[in-house]
Amino acid sequence: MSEEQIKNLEAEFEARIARDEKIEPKDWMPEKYRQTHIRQISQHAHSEIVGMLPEGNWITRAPSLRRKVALLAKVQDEAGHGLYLYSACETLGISRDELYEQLHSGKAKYSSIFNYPTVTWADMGAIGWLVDGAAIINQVPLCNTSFGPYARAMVRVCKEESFHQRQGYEIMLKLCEGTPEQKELAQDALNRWWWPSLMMFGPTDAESTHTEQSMKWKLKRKTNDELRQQFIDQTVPQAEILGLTIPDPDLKWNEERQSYDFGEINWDEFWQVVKGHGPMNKERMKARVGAWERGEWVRDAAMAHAEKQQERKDKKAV
Ligand code: BYC
Repeated sequence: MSEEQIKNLEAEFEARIARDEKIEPKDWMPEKYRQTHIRQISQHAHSEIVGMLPEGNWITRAPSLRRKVALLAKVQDEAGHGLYLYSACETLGISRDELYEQLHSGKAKYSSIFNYPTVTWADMGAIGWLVDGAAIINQVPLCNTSFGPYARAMVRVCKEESFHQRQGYEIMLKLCEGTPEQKELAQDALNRWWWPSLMMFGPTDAESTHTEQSMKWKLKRKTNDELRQQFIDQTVPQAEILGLTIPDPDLKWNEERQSYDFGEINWDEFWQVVKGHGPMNKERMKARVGAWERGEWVRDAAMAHAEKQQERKDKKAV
Protein backbone atom coordinates (compact mmCIF):
# COMPACT_ATOMS: atom_id res chain seq x y z
CA MET A 1 0.00 0.00 0.00
CA SER A 2 1.34 3.44 -0.91
CA GLU A 3 1.90 6.10 1.73
CA GLU A 4 -0.91 8.14 0.22
CA GLN A 5 -3.36 5.24 0.47
CA ILE A 6 -2.44 4.74 4.14
CA LYS A 7 -2.95 8.45 4.81
CA ASN A 8 -6.40 8.27 3.22
CA LEU A 9 -7.31 5.25 5.33
CA GLU A 10 -6.09 7.02 8.46
CA ALA A 11 -8.12 10.13 7.61
CA GLU A 12 -11.26 8.02 7.02
CA PHE A 13 -10.61 6.17 10.31
CA GLU A 14 -10.28 9.43 12.26
CA ALA A 15 -13.47 10.72 10.64
CA ARG A 16 -15.34 7.59 11.69
CA ILE A 17 -14.11 8.03 15.28
CA ALA A 18 -15.20 11.69 15.19
CA ARG A 19 -18.67 10.60 14.00
CA ASP A 20 -18.83 8.16 16.96
CA GLU A 21 -19.10 5.17 14.64
CA LYS A 22 -18.10 1.78 16.02
CA ILE A 23 -14.94 0.23 14.61
CA GLU A 24 -15.49 -3.47 13.86
CA PRO A 25 -12.84 -6.24 13.69
CA LYS A 26 -12.70 -6.44 9.87
CA ASP A 27 -12.50 -2.67 9.42
CA TRP A 28 -9.17 -1.06 8.65
CA MET A 29 -7.56 0.35 11.81
CA PRO A 30 -4.12 1.79 12.62
CA GLU A 31 -1.77 -0.86 14.00
CA LYS A 32 -1.33 1.17 17.22
CA TYR A 33 -5.10 1.25 17.77
CA ARG A 34 -5.17 -2.55 17.42
CA GLN A 35 -2.23 -3.05 19.80
CA THR A 36 -3.60 -0.63 22.41
CA HIS A 37 -6.90 -2.46 22.39
CA ILE A 38 -5.24 -5.86 22.70
CA ARG A 39 -3.33 -4.49 25.69
CA GLN A 40 -6.29 -2.97 27.51
CA ILE A 41 -8.89 -5.64 26.70
CA SER A 42 -6.54 -8.49 27.61
CA GLN A 43 -5.49 -6.77 30.86
CA HIS A 44 -9.16 -6.42 31.61
CA ALA A 45 -9.85 -10.11 30.83
CA HIS A 46 -6.90 -11.21 32.97
CA SER A 47 -8.19 -9.03 35.82
CA GLU A 48 -11.55 -10.76 35.70
CA ILE A 49 -10.15 -14.27 35.98
CA VAL A 50 -7.43 -13.42 38.50
CA GLY A 51 -10.15 -11.48 40.34
CA MET A 52 -11.97 -14.77 40.94
CA LEU A 53 -9.19 -15.94 43.26
CA PRO A 54 -9.48 -13.64 46.30
CA GLU A 55 -13.24 -14.29 46.54
CA GLY A 56 -13.12 -17.94 45.52
CA ASN A 57 -11.08 -18.31 48.70
CA TRP A 58 -14.25 -17.58 50.74
CA ILE A 59 -16.95 -19.61 48.97
CA THR A 60 -16.57 -22.60 51.31
CA ARG A 61 -16.57 -20.30 54.35
CA ALA A 62 -19.58 -18.09 53.54
CA PRO A 63 -21.63 -17.64 56.73
CA SER A 64 -24.99 -18.81 55.29
CA LEU A 65 -26.42 -20.65 52.30
CA ARG A 66 -27.80 -17.38 50.89
CA ARG A 67 -24.39 -15.73 51.06
CA LYS A 68 -22.72 -18.79 49.54
CA VAL A 69 -25.13 -18.86 46.57
CA ALA A 70 -24.65 -15.13 45.92
CA LEU A 71 -20.85 -15.31 46.16
CA LEU A 72 -20.71 -18.38 43.93
CA ALA A 73 -22.85 -16.61 41.32
CA LYS A 74 -20.63 -13.54 41.48
CA VAL A 75 -17.42 -15.50 41.00
CA GLN A 76 -19.01 -17.42 38.10
CA ASP A 77 -19.99 -14.07 36.52
CA GLU A 78 -16.35 -13.04 36.68
CA ALA A 79 -15.34 -16.15 34.71
CA GLY A 80 -18.02 -15.17 32.18
CA HIS A 81 -16.68 -11.62 31.94
CA GLY A 82 -13.24 -13.05 31.26
CA LEU A 83 -14.68 -15.14 28.43
CA TYR A 84 -16.51 -12.23 26.76
CA LEU A 85 -13.39 -10.11 26.99
CA TYR A 86 -10.98 -12.78 25.72
CA SER A 87 -13.37 -13.34 22.81
CA ALA A 88 -13.53 -9.59 22.06
CA CYS A 89 -9.72 -9.49 22.19
CA GLU A 90 -9.35 -12.47 19.83
CA THR A 91 -11.25 -10.54 17.12
CA LEU A 92 -8.16 -8.32 16.92
CA GLY A 93 -6.07 -11.22 15.63
CA ILE A 94 -4.42 -12.64 18.74
CA SER A 95 -5.09 -16.19 19.96
CA ARG A 96 -6.38 -17.23 23.38
CA ASP A 97 -3.20 -19.29 23.88
CA GLU A 98 -1.01 -16.23 23.25
CA LEU A 99 -3.07 -14.21 25.71
CA TYR A 100 -2.75 -16.85 28.43
CA GLU A 101 0.95 -17.15 27.73
CA GLN A 102 1.34 -13.39 28.28
CA LEU A 103 -0.47 -13.65 31.62
CA HIS A 104 1.38 -16.74 32.82
CA SER A 105 4.82 -15.45 31.87
CA GLY A 106 4.19 -12.14 33.66
CA LYS A 107 4.37 -10.15 30.39
CA ALA A 108 0.77 -8.97 30.74
CA LYS A 109 -0.59 -6.94 33.61
CA TYR A 110 -3.81 -7.40 35.53
CA SER A 111 -5.45 -5.06 38.03
CA SER A 112 -3.30 -4.23 41.06
CA ILE A 113 -6.29 -4.69 43.37
CA PHE A 114 -6.19 -8.48 43.19
CA ASN A 115 -2.76 -8.66 44.77
CA TYR A 116 -4.12 -7.98 48.26
CA PRO A 117 -5.21 -10.77 50.62
CA THR A 118 -8.81 -11.47 51.72
CA VAL A 119 -8.40 -12.17 55.40
CA THR A 120 -11.95 -11.90 56.83
CA TRP A 121 -15.53 -12.36 55.61
CA ALA A 122 -15.93 -8.56 55.68
CA ASP A 123 -13.47 -8.44 52.79
CA MET A 124 -16.20 -9.98 50.60
CA GLY A 125 -18.37 -7.01 51.51
CA ALA A 126 -15.61 -4.48 50.90
CA ILE A 127 -14.66 -6.02 47.54
CA GLY A 128 -18.24 -5.99 46.29
CA TRP A 129 -18.89 -2.49 47.56
CA LEU A 130 -15.58 -0.81 46.70
CA VAL A 131 -13.86 -2.91 44.03
CA ASP A 132 -16.97 -3.64 41.99
CA GLY A 133 -18.16 -0.09 42.70
CA ALA A 134 -14.89 1.24 41.23
CA ALA A 135 -15.18 -1.22 38.34
CA ILE A 136 -18.68 0.06 37.46
CA ILE A 137 -17.50 3.67 37.41
CA ASN A 138 -14.57 2.71 35.21
CA GLN A 139 -16.60 0.44 32.95
CA VAL A 140 -19.87 2.32 32.30
CA PRO A 141 -18.03 4.76 29.98
CA LEU A 142 -16.48 1.72 28.24
CA CYS A 143 -19.99 0.67 27.05
CA ASN A 144 -19.54 3.61 24.73
CA THR A 145 -15.98 2.86 23.66
CA SER A 146 -15.12 3.00 19.95
CA PHE A 147 -14.29 -0.69 19.35
CA GLY A 148 -17.58 -2.54 18.78
CA PRO A 149 -16.86 -5.96 20.40
CA TYR A 150 -15.42 -4.33 23.56
CA ALA A 151 -18.34 -1.90 23.88
CA ARG A 152 -20.92 -4.68 23.46
CA ALA A 153 -19.17 -6.96 25.98
CA MET A 154 -19.17 -4.13 28.50
CA VAL A 155 -22.94 -3.66 28.40
CA ARG A 156 -23.55 -7.09 29.89
CA VAL A 157 -20.56 -6.90 32.22
CA CYS A 158 -21.87 -3.64 33.72
CA LYS A 159 -25.33 -5.07 34.38
CA GLU A 160 -23.77 -7.94 36.32
CA GLU A 161 -21.35 -5.66 38.16
CA SER A 162 -24.22 -3.74 39.66
CA PHE A 163 -25.54 -6.95 41.26
CA HIS A 164 -22.00 -7.56 42.56
CA GLN A 165 -21.80 -4.11 44.05
CA ARG A 166 -25.13 -4.46 45.80
CA GLN A 167 -24.33 -7.87 47.26
CA GLY A 168 -21.13 -6.38 48.71
CA TYR A 169 -22.87 -3.35 50.13
CA GLU A 170 -25.52 -5.56 51.68
CA ILE A 171 -22.83 -7.61 53.45
CA MET A 172 -21.33 -4.38 54.81
CA LEU A 173 -24.75 -3.10 55.90
CA LYS A 174 -25.54 -6.31 57.79
CA LEU A 175 -22.14 -6.25 59.54
CA CYS A 176 -22.60 -2.60 60.47
CA GLU A 177 -26.03 -3.31 61.95
CA GLY A 178 -24.60 -6.26 63.92
CA THR A 179 -22.48 -6.54 67.06
CA PRO A 180 -19.63 -4.08 67.78
CA GLU A 181 -17.21 -6.85 66.74
CA GLN A 182 -18.97 -7.24 63.38
CA LYS A 183 -18.91 -3.49 62.79
CA GLU A 184 -15.21 -3.50 63.63
CA LEU A 185 -14.63 -6.19 60.98
CA ALA A 186 -16.38 -3.95 58.43
CA GLN A 187 -14.27 -0.91 59.43
CA ASP A 188 -11.08 -2.96 59.27
CA ALA A 189 -11.97 -4.16 55.74
CA LEU A 190 -12.69 -0.58 54.63
CA ASN A 191 -9.36 0.53 56.12
CA ARG A 192 -7.47 -2.08 54.09
CA TRP A 193 -9.40 -1.80 50.75
CA TRP A 194 -9.95 1.96 50.48
CA TRP A 195 -6.55 3.04 49.16
CA PRO A 196 -6.00 0.03 46.87
CA SER A 197 -9.47 0.73 45.39
CA LEU A 198 -8.42 4.30 44.54
CA MET A 199 -5.32 2.86 42.84
CA MET A 200 -7.50 0.74 40.52
CA PHE A 201 -8.08 3.84 38.36
CA GLY A 202 -4.39 3.92 37.48
CA PRO A 203 -1.73 6.64 37.86
CA THR A 204 -2.64 10.34 37.90
CA ASP A 205 -3.39 11.85 34.49
CA ALA A 206 -0.01 13.58 34.60
CA GLU A 207 1.73 10.18 34.99
CA SER A 208 -0.53 8.15 32.70
CA THR A 209 1.25 7.07 29.51
CA HIS A 210 -1.81 6.02 27.50
CA THR A 211 -4.66 8.34 28.52
CA GLU A 212 -4.10 11.10 25.97
CA GLN A 213 -4.06 8.78 22.94
CA SER A 214 -6.80 6.54 24.30
CA MET A 215 -9.08 9.56 24.83
CA LYS A 216 -8.46 10.65 21.22
CA TRP A 217 -9.46 7.20 19.96
CA LYS A 218 -12.45 7.20 22.32
CA LEU A 219 -11.18 3.98 23.88
CA LYS A 220 -11.24 5.86 27.17
CA ARG A 221 -14.10 8.27 27.64
CA LYS A 222 -12.92 9.73 30.94
CA THR A 223 -9.47 10.14 32.44
CA ASN A 224 -8.09 8.19 35.43
CA ASP A 225 -8.37 11.23 37.73
CA GLU A 226 -11.93 12.07 36.64
CA LEU A 227 -13.09 8.52 37.34
CA ARG A 228 -11.27 8.36 40.70
CA GLN A 229 -12.93 11.61 41.80
CA GLN A 230 -16.34 10.32 40.69
CA PHE A 231 -15.78 7.15 42.74
CA ILE A 232 -14.83 9.10 45.88
CA ASP A 233 -17.77 11.48 45.57
CA GLN A 234 -20.17 8.57 45.15
CA THR A 235 -18.70 6.35 47.88
CA VAL A 236 -18.23 8.75 50.80
CA PRO A 237 -22.00 9.19 51.38
CA GLN A 238 -22.40 5.39 51.23
CA ALA A 239 -19.79 5.04 54.01
CA GLU A 240 -21.75 7.60 56.04
CA ILE A 241 -24.92 5.49 55.75
CA LEU A 242 -22.92 2.52 57.04
CA GLY A 243 -21.54 4.63 59.89
CA LEU A 244 -17.97 3.84 58.83
CA THR A 245 -15.00 6.19 58.63
CA ILE A 246 -13.00 6.54 55.41
CA PRO A 247 -9.34 6.09 56.44
CA ASP A 248 -8.21 9.44 55.04
CA PRO A 249 -7.69 12.35 57.46
CA ASP A 250 -7.44 14.76 54.52
CA LEU A 251 -10.83 13.85 53.08
CA LYS A 252 -12.92 17.02 53.05
CA TRP A 253 -15.88 18.38 51.10
CA ASN A 254 -14.84 21.21 48.81
CA GLU A 255 -17.79 23.58 48.46
CA GLU A 256 -16.30 25.39 45.51
CA ARG A 257 -15.54 22.27 43.46
CA GLN A 258 -18.67 20.45 44.76
CA SER A 259 -16.37 17.43 45.25
CA TYR A 260 -14.26 15.83 47.96
CA ASP A 261 -10.61 16.74 48.36
CA PHE A 262 -8.59 13.70 49.38
CA GLY A 263 -5.15 12.72 50.68
CA GLU A 264 -2.06 11.61 48.78
CA ILE A 265 -2.17 8.10 47.31
CA ASN A 266 0.90 5.98 48.04
CA TRP A 267 2.15 5.70 44.45
CA ASP A 268 5.27 3.79 45.52
CA GLU A 269 3.04 1.04 46.82
CA PHE A 270 0.99 1.11 43.58
CA TRP A 271 4.05 0.68 41.34
CA GLN A 272 5.51 -2.02 43.60
CA VAL A 273 2.27 -4.00 43.26
CA VAL A 274 2.06 -3.39 39.49
CA LYS A 275 5.66 -4.59 39.10
CA GLY A 276 4.86 -7.88 40.83
CA HIS A 277 5.92 -7.15 44.41
CA GLY A 278 2.51 -6.86 46.08
CA PRO A 279 1.53 -9.08 49.02
CA MET A 280 -0.20 -11.70 46.84
CA ASN A 281 1.31 -11.40 43.31
CA LYS A 282 3.29 -14.62 43.50
CA GLU A 283 0.44 -16.59 45.01
CA ARG A 284 -2.03 -15.37 42.37
CA MET A 285 0.25 -16.37 39.52
CA LYS A 286 0.99 -19.73 41.11
CA ALA A 287 -2.75 -20.41 41.35
CA ARG A 288 -3.40 -19.40 37.71
CA VAL A 289 -0.48 -21.32 36.25
CA GLY A 290 -1.34 -24.34 38.43
CA ALA A 291 -4.94 -24.32 37.19
CA TRP A 292 -3.72 -24.11 33.59
CA GLU A 293 -1.36 -27.06 34.06
CA ARG A 294 -3.89 -29.19 35.91
CA GLY A 295 -6.41 -28.53 33.13
CA GLU A 296 -4.10 -29.74 30.36
CA TRP A 297 -5.65 -33.22 30.18
CA VAL A 298 -9.13 -31.67 29.76
CA ARG A 299 -7.95 -29.53 26.83
CA ASP A 300 -6.15 -32.53 25.29
CA ALA A 301 -9.24 -34.74 25.69
CA ALA A 302 -11.50 -32.09 24.12
CA MET A 303 -9.13 -31.72 21.15
CA ALA A 304 -8.88 -35.52 20.69
CA HIS A 305 -12.67 -35.76 20.80
CA ALA A 306 -13.08 -32.96 18.24
CA GLU A 307 -10.56 -34.65 15.92
CA LYS A 308 -12.39 -37.99 16.19
CA GLN A 309 -15.72 -36.34 15.41
CA GLN A 310 -14.17 -34.62 12.39
CA GLU A 311 -12.66 -37.93 11.15
CA ARG A 312 -16.07 -39.60 11.42
CA LYS A 313 -17.68 -36.76 9.51
CA ASP A 314 -15.00 -36.95 6.80
CA LYS A 315 -15.42 -40.75 6.46
CA LYS A 316 -19.18 -40.39 6.09
CA ALA A 317 -18.73 -37.72 3.45
CA VAL A 318 -16.52 -40.02 1.26
N1 BYC B 1 -3.29 -2.21 37.95
O1 BYC B 1 -1.37 4.91 31.05
P1 BYC B 1 -2.17 4.24 32.10
C1 BYC B 1 -13.09 -6.20 37.94
C2 BYC B 1 -0.76 0.22 34.19
S1 BYC B 1 -11.67 -6.30 37.05
C3 BYC B 1 -2.28 -2.66 37.17
O2 BYC B 1 -3.10 5.10 32.87
P2 BYC B 1 -4.38 2.89 30.80
C4 BYC B 1 -13.40 -7.21 38.92
C5 BYC B 1 -1.24 0.34 32.76
O3 BYC B 1 -1.65 -0.91 32.26
C6 BYC B 1 -11.60 -4.72 36.36
N2 BYC B 1 -1.72 -1.92 36.18
O4 BYC B 1 -2.95 2.98 31.45
C7 BYC B 1 -13.06 -8.54 38.71
C8 BYC B 1 0.01 0.88 32.08
O5 BYC B 1 0.97 -0.15 31.90
P3 BYC B 1 1.31 -0.79 30.42
C9 BYC B 1 -10.33 -4.31 35.82
C10 BYC B 1 -2.21 -0.68 35.99
O6 BYC B 1 -4.55 1.54 30.22
C11 BYC B 1 -13.27 -9.47 39.71
C12 BYC B 1 0.58 1.80 33.14
O7 BYC B 1 0.08 1.35 34.39
N3 BYC B 1 -10.68 -3.18 35.02
O8 BYC B 1 -13.81 -5.30 37.72
O9 BYC B 1 -4.64 4.06 29.90
C13 BYC B 1 -13.84 -9.09 40.93
C14 BYC B 1 0.20 3.26 32.93
O10 BYC B 1 -1.20 3.49 33.14
C15 BYC B 1 -3.26 -0.17 36.76
C16 BYC B 1 -10.14 -2.92 33.84
O11 BYC B 1 -9.25 -3.57 33.39
C17 BYC B 1 -3.80 -0.97 37.77
N4 BYC B 1 -4.80 -0.55 38.58
O12 BYC B 1 -5.38 3.06 32.05
C18 BYC B 1 -14.21 -7.78 41.13
C19 BYC B 1 -10.78 -1.76 33.11
N5 BYC B 1 -3.53 1.09 36.33
O13 BYC B 1 0.05 -1.47 29.96
C20 BYC B 1 -14.03 -6.83 40.12
C21 BYC B 1 -10.21 -1.49 31.77
C22 BYC B 1 -2.67 1.35 35.35
O14 BYC B 1 1.71 0.34 29.55
N6 BYC B 1 -8.94 -0.81 31.84
N7 BYC B 1 -1.87 0.30 35.14
O15 BYC B 1 2.42 -1.78 30.70
C23 BYC B 1 -8.82 0.53 31.98
O16 BYC B 1 -9.79 1.28 32.09
C24 BYC B 1 -7.43 1.11 31.92
O17 BYC B 1 -6.58 0.13 31.36
C25 BYC B 1 -6.87 1.59 33.30
C26 BYC B 1 -5.42 2.09 33.08
C27 BYC B 1 -7.71 2.76 33.81
C28 BYC B 1 -6.85 0.47 34.31
